[in-house]
Parts: sequence; C-alpha cells; structure tokens
Amino acid sequence: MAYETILVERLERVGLIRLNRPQALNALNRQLIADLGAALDELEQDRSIGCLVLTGSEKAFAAGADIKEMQNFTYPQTYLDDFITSWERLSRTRKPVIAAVAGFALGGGCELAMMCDFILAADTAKFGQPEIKLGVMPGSGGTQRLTRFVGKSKAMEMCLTGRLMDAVEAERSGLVSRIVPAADLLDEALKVAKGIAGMSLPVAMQTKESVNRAYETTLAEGIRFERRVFQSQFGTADQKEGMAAFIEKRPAKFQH
Ligand code: CO8
Repeated sequence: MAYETILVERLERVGLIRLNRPQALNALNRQLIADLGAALDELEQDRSIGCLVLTGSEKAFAAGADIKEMQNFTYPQTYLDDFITSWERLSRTRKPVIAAVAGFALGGGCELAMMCDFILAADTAKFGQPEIKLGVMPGSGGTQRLTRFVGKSKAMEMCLTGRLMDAVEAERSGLVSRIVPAADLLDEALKVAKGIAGMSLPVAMQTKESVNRAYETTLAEGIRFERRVFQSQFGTADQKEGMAAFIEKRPAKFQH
C-alpha cells in the first residue's frame, strides 16, 4: 500500500518504515500518524514479517510534532479529539521494532523513538524534549519514558531546559543501545532486524512482552510472568527445533 508521508518496504522478513516529510524534517502531523498506524497494522498482520525498523532521514528522525499544525489547537479540541492517544499506536506493536535514529529526534520524535523496543543511533543523532521552549511540555510519554531510560536528574534537566543530548551522551545514559557511523546506520539496523526476524516470532514477541513487564510491575510479579511464559515455550515446536539444532551443530529453522 502507498502512503503520503511514509515509505514502507518489505526486505525479506523485515518491514522497513521511513518517515518521509523531508520539507518539514519529518515533523509528525495527523496524516503521518495515520499513515504510520495503518502501516503498523499492515505489517503486524503480515505473518511473513518478523521485525520492523523505523527510521527517518540523514538529517532528522523526526523534529517533533508539527508545530504549524498544532499552533491553533484549543483545549476543548485536543480533549474532545483525544489528541495524542492515536500516537501511542507504536507502543502497542507486538512485533519487535527497532528505531534507527540519525539527526534530530526531538519532542514527539524522541518520544516516538522511545516507543520502539530499542534505539540504534547514528553518531549524528541528537535527542531532546524541547517542548518547554514552545510553552508546553512533552505530551506523548516524554516525561515518563525518558525518566525511566536516563533517570530523574537528566530527564528533568532535559525537559526543563530543552537541552539536546548527542549520541555519545545518549549511549552513556542508556537511552540508546549502540552508536554506529551515520553511513552504516540503516545497513546495521537491517542486519540486526534480519537476525531477530530469523528467530521464532512468538518467542521474540513473548520476550518483548516480558522485558516490557519490567517497566510496569514489581520484580516479583515480573519474575512470575517470565517463568510462566518460559515454561509454556516448552510446548512449542520452535523450542524442540532450536535445541535440536544446537545439539546437531546446524542453524535452527523455526516454524513461525
Ligand atoms: N513542526 C513543523 N515544522 C518543522 C518542525 C516542527 N516540529 N521542525 C522543523 N520544521 C520545519 C521548519 O519550519 C522549516 O520549514 P520552512 O523551511 O518551511 O521554514 C523546515 O522544517 C526546516 O527546519 P529549520 O529551517 O528550522 O532547520 P534547521 O536545521 O535550521 O533547524 C531544528 C533544525 C533545530 C530541528 C529546528 O527545525 C527546530 O528547532 N525544530 C523544532 C523542534 C521542536 O521544537 N520540536 C518539538 C515540537 S513539540 C512536540 O513534539 C510535542 C510532542 C507531542 C506529542 C507527539 C507524539 C509523538
């Protein structure tokens, strides 16, 4: 399916989504969020896809929500339209999603990257929550997810001052999993995604669900959840195949 503001490609078992509003540094407007939601629905339903990559351009992953679109919003309108709720679609994606971030990931752009399962950053990446400079605060999880990623002190400083963080600081503080040279970012993200897409899809999805539990529940509950899911995996053909392949010294060929 063709979209107005994003490009979608299927590269074997990897679904690649590129944000594509170059004239506005991929600023996130309603059309883009609708397109992204539809693409996520499409790729989630496609059984041949095992992992997704979300990326932008060399200059910007996304420079935030579209300020020109938001400028004249009123409170009743944002409340009645439930503005932002649909932006959370990405965080409900069940398949693994990697954010490949080069250039600016600001405001809603940083929030979108944090909704992914992990962030691979180009050495050019710059993260920030500069909303305060516009007279608002982060509205799509920035005050919550950034605090969980980098801790209260740094998150508070970034949200209160709007200061940007470069890739080195982002890696050091746990916001991104790794930094790669900008020229290699997409290849590296696709390579990692291909590796994940070669695993058992239900097991990858359960692993994601279990890691995410760590954010939402107590340690004891999380451990119980992990154990139950782990035990259930012994009922799958993929567990038999994975362990047989190890013992027979050959690559595993998972069914799902
Ligand atoms: N919205 C609309 N247009 C934008 C945005 C934006 N967020 N960012 C850049 N653009 C446009 C510019 O207006 C400009 O367009 P034009 O040529 O027509 O004037 C074009 O993109 C290029 O931008 P610049 O000329 O400014 O490029 P620079 O390289 O000089 O600067 C910056 C790049 C530093 C990224 C600068 O563009 C900037 O500061 N952008 C705004 C960043 C920002 O404040 N982001 C936060 C927005 S608020 C927000 O995200 C709230 C989140 C709510 C929830 C979101 C859910 C996911």
